[in-house]
Amino acid sequence: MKETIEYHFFPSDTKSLVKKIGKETLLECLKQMLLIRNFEIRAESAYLQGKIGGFFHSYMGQEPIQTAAVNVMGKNQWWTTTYRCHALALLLGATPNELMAELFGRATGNAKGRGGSMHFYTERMLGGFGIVAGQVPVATGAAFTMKYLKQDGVSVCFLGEGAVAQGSFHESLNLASLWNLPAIYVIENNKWGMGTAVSRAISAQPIAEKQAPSYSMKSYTLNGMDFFNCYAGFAHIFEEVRKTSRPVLIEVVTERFRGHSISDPGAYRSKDDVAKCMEKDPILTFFKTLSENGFINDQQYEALDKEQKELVLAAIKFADESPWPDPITLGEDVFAP
Ligand SMILES: Cc1ncc(C[n+]2csc(CCOP(=O)(O)OP(=O)(O)O)c2C)c(N)n1
Repeated sequence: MKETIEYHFFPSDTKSLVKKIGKETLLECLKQMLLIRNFEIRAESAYLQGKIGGFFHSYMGQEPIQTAAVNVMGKNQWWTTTYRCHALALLLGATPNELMAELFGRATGNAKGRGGSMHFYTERMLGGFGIVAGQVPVATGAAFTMKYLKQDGVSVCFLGEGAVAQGSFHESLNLASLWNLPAIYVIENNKWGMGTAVSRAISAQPIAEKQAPSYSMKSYTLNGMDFFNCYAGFAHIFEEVRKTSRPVLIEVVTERFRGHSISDPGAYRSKDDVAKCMEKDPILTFFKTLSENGFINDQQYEALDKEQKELVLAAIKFADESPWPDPITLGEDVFAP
């Protein structure tokens, strides 16, 4: 299998996008990415102190993707994602308090302390799924519902590249195409499925470019390290899907800064490789562009970052002081007979 893949990224022009999107929205996006980054860093520390148990998958390094998607399309779509779900919940309006409390397993948590890291929800976020590709049919169903009920909007489904090898991914794309569903499937290709390199797992790459034609779908490839490229791509695709009601397959090429989960030391990657990819930190790249445009300086950036850190520290305090769920409630909200 060829190791170096030639990606054909959606064309975007940062200079004109800066003007088009504007200072206010761009600073808001920076703030959201810093909240996500701080949330992941502090939650990771709390985990290492034994305050959080179970699974924990960090979104660090991938922040521009979902930040751009939500800012382009608005919260009022249907959203689904994998177990790497902290960022999407924050972007869709869940508070750091309720999410941190969920990680701590407390009654005040986003899922009353029953779901933990992999199962965050909001009014428009159907999960947080622990089963690889389990969310893809659910997202397809959401798109079907919108079409059937003649509702405006799209169903956006994030998945890892590992999910592309699953049958439910292919069944979903087939039906979405047959039925002209307004579904946007976003493969976040962070190059690793647990400890397996994408080149050892997926036979045809670039993924979206090769897979989409099998289902008569259009594909796009975006650079996940570049907020502006993501923003431009999602804006174009969102408009297209609403106009055509045709599903689209997107591959966003990105980097995973951490191991697969917190318990993965990532011994299959060299320290050098990880350091090199962290040097391309997409938040710092984004900040640099905003700073060059005179929207923010170093001190203001530090203050913004500190503000987000404090929000997260307050969330940790809230979670720590929250009550444990009462065992008597264990049977509540269980729908299976
Ligand atoms: C059906 C199924 N098979 C295997 C697993 C174990 N598993 C959890 S995550 C994962 C790798 C998925 O990688 P990818 O889709 O690339 O997403 P990423 O973790 O990189 O975001 C695997 C194999 C699972 N959860 N579900």
